[in-house]
Amino acid sequence: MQALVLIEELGSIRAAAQSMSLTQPALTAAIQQLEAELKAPLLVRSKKGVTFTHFGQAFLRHAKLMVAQSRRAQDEMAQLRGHWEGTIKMAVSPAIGLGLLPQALRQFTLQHPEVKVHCRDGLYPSIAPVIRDGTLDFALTPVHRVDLESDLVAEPLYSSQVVIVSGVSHPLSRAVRLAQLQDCAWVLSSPSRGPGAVIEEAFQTHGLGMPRVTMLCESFLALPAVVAASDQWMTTMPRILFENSPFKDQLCIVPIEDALPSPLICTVRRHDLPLTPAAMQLVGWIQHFALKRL
Ligand code: TSU
Repeated sequence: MQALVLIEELGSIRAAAQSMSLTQPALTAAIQQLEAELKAPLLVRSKKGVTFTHFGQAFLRHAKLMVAQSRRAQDEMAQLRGHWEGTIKMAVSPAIGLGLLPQALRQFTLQHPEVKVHCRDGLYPSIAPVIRDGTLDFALTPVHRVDLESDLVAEPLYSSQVVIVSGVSHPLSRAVRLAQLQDCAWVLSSPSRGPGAVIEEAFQTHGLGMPRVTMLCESFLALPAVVAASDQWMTTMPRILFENSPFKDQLCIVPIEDALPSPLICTVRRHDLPLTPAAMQLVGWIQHFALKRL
């Protein structure tokens, strides 16, 4: 099962075998044995590489969950015995990554230097599939409670402050009303239902119809650079991202007086996958620093 998960992740049987310190023939034989037991072909090998059959894709969903569960079970047993080791896998929104995470990780790693932390960028709902399949222990991301799928749970941490940002030479960089921005071209930093779409919600609340979205930029590294280089685009971003942007000199906060939604950042996890003791402690540190900000 682990091999199948690695084959999907790395895109080849050879790479998966290498990463498991097996020979390719040994791994191929193991997969053939699994296919015989399941009476179904899982993989199609061709010159272009390897792909999963529809049996393979269905089996992979179970395999991912089982591999992730088995990792958590081993980690939890070790941690309950007082051996603080294992891995925590999580995704964070930019506001968390620049805000609470550094302090929380500092405390956590002082306490548990042997626990490996694997952290990646991610926002709900794009991140939901990897929470659902067990790849991640949890994500720290804004989520609309009404949007949360029933297999996931969200515990609120704090509300993120969002600002409207343009390049300094944008003709409407000094606008004070949302209505003045009606004809602007917008860059969204996440699809609708994500926090990057707060401008859609704000326009609707103020009876302005939908904003004219000309670009979706899901890279928070690229977003400030792209907007700074243009006198055409407006975007929304967490204030902390603006404050820490290397492009701050070429950007400005548009001083809109109408209220903007404040996305609620939550800890999101599968409702039936409890956190390991180590993951609980890390979340505890995040909650600790979230409370200190209030
Ligand atoms: S954050 O989740 O608070 O980092 C966030 C991301 C993107 C936008 C607002 C807030 C637009």
